[in-house]
Amino acid sequence: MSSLPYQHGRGCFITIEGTEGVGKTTNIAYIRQCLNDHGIEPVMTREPGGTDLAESIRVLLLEPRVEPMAEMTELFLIFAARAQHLVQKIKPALDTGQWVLCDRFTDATYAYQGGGRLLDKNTIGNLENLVQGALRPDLVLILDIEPEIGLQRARQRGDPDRFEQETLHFFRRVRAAYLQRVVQDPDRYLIIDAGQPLDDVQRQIKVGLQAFLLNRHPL
Ligand code: Z5A
Repeated sequence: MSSLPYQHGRGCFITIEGTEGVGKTTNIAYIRQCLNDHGIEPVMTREPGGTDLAESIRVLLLEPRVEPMAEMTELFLIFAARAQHLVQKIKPALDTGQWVLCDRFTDATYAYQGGGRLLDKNTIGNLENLVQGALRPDLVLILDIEPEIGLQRARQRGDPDRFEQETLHFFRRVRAAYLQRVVQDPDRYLIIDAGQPLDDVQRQIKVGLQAFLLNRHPL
């Protein structure tokens, strides 16, 4: 894996990503357990959200509504929530040497707003630089699945949120945008085949995490 782009007092920033119903919620607890097994207790958090104010913005983003949300409104709300989350939770934790494990981060913005909504990636990049400075995740786990399968899983859970109401074409673009992120910067990403049975998915996660940890703390 690559050297760290952001020198944050040695806490490590790990994110988990993927399209709908891919199994992030199911597997983030497993990732935490793997880290615990190595003596690491990460700060657990998510996006959009992670603080009281950012969780209020999350409600605005996810609630289905009659008035369509403009794409730029969505993008700015996401980065507004992220700015709050970074200042209140993520940076303080990293700066004191804690590890942070986050359910989605800016790769989701490139995938959903860039890939799904077809917003300009340079605009996203400019906001990323403005809000995050040099901070990027040290490791991004992308759970990858055919969107058809993920949507079937997600829709068994009840009323769809504003994003879950999107079309299959939208989620295909989201997936393609995630995979494109990996091509551009392969060292920071770990792709997991999430279409496998859960035991196999978690075996892949464990092997990938062990390689990452070994690289950070060589024997
Ligand atoms: N969003 C955005 O647009 N831009 C951004 O920058 C950010 C976010 C940060 C909320 O995210 C929305 O925000 C999201 C994108 C947007 N779109 N939506 N909706 P979220 O992460 O909170 O919501 P989500 O993507 O819908 O995640 P989820 O609903 O929590 O799904 P999941 O965590 O990936 O899946 P799961 O709940 O773990 O699993 C789904 C079901 O599949 C469940 O019944 C499991 O038991 C089952 N499952 C899991 N793994 C397996 C395997 N391996 N085999 C069989 N069944 C399985």
